[in-house]
Amino acid sequence: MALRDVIQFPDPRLKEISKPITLVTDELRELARDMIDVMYDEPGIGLAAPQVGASIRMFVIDTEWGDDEAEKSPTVVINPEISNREGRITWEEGCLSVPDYTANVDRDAAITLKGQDLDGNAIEERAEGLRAVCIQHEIDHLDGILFIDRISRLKRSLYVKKRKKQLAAEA
Ligand code: K1U
Ligand code: ZN
Repeated sequence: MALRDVIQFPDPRLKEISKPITLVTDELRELARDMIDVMYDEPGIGLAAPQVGASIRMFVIDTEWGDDEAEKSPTVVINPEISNREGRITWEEGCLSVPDYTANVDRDAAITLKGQDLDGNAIEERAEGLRAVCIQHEIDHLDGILFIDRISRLKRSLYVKKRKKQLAAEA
């Protein structure tokens, strides 16, 4: 299994606004399969297409997976939208594209997600807690927004400094 690389901050591709998907092709199905493999391999609980270099509106999510195959139930969502929002929640988030950093982010506590699956069926799901947080995080990726764009300017600049040092040490 050849895994796709996850693009890391500060790659400018993470800032792009992704395009809506108009046609489900075999290539798109293969990308979705690859994204699921990458999500479990990293490991993560979600992954958006721009994180593997595809500027299109699709993400995968599985917030409750375990090591056994039977405990895996990934959802692929195309052209996601949030149709309802309730309450507020603070969650300590991480991101596969923002290495070695977590921070508290304020989000909607419960949401209704709408979108389509790979067979063209409508998806409508009410999510709360971590799943609601993760869906909002993934849709942010499709809009070129990282969770570090939702923290204080001071915290973000401290992280950017740390990341620059890390990249300089790797060079
Ligand atoms: O989109 C991503 O970068 C994936 C990200 C999703 C996310 C995590 C936490 C809050 C909001 C969004 C991750 O999966 S980071 C890794 C992670 O949280 C995790 C990994 C393994 C087990 C449990 C959690
Ligand atoms: Zn992320």
